[in-house]
Amino acid sequence: ALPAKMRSKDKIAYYYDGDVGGVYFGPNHPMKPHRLCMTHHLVLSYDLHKKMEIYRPHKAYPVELAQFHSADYVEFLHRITPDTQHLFSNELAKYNLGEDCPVFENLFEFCQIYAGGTIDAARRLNNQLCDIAINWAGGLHHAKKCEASGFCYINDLVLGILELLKHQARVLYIDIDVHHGDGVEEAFYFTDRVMTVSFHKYGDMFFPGTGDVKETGEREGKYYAINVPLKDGIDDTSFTRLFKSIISKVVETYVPGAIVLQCGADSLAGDRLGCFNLSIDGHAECVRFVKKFNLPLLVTGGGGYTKENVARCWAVETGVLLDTELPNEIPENEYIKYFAPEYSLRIPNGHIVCTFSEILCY
Ligand code: TV7
Ligand code: CA
Ligand code: ZN
Repeated sequence: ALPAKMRSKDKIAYYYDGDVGGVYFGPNHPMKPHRLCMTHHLVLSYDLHKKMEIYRPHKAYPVELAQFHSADYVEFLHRITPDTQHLFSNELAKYNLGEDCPVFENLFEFCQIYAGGTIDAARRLNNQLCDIAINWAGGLHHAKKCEASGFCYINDLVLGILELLKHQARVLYIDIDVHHGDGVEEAFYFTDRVMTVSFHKYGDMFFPGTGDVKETGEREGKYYAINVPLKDGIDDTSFTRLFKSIISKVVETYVPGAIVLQCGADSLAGDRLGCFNLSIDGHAECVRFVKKFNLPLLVTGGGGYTKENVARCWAVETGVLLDTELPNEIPENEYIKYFAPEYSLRIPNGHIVCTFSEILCY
């Protein structure tokens, strides 16, 4: 195979397992894995599968998950079921399982699939078998070594970065989910081998409450964690300007060997939990900007709670990574009903509102 720099087009690996779309967190829970199915059907309807390699991820083994998580926590996730959980109230509390992180049918298999996707993506990049690897099911950035947090059980991003560190001296982690990427920051807070940069809403008790600009890393990791706390309503102009100026400076000075980009879509306007005012084009502009550095790139999903918009956003971003612009009219497909009445790729009018946004701490 020709090396990347001698090929004219990037080679893209895309990880998807239809089984994740059937997972159900429970009544009223904002996290809806069905959005992954919707994303995949949009990708197929635009024929994007013809321009990339599609893989079904392996189900990560408990020992692989224990590269970051404690063995007892992994063992508990493996063992617990909705029928037996009433017998384990102490452990449920210890591992922070409950309302935000419920125990549901096939929970462990769900974790194995989304983590397997991010691990496989990192390995394929390491072996230079692709330039960009995508796992929309991944990006669960809140999970901690010994506990679940904020809809996240296993931290696939940390596992993917640990895999990349086997081949790279330095990895840059960028997080545009509306929430602070606390689990990834914490995992690498004391090392200079990973630089973490999170953009997020901060203040008014917004979850998880961390991510002050003054949190910058400690010991060897001092100045290798960057936090960009933002207020409600930030728009495309302010967000992309900030994003580009920070990320270009970081790449220039840190010189990473690979980049991991968490593309949480809850930073879009009209999200059920988020409070930013980004359009899909603004969100995708960040992805386009990161792609231009031509470094091995691992792209994941993350949050995103207005599922029609999540699917639109990640389909557009799959197109951006493939250098393919998608026509605004959504092609006929078996999921088209979700995109009624306009059947368009842009967020329907009324979602993006005009507000004055001001950036905290800058
Ligand atoms: C990456 N916000 C994850 C973001 C995780 C946010 C939270 C909910 C929520 C949970 C529900 C539910 C909800 C409408 C929204 C302090 C609490 C308040 C539980 C009800 N409806 C990501 C996590 C955040 C669960 N958690 O970054 C079941 O909102 O704010 C909190 C914590 C205590 C627990 N309660 C919420 O995007 C993937 N949870 C309905 C049913
Ligand atoms: Ca973030
Ligand atoms: Zn989020």
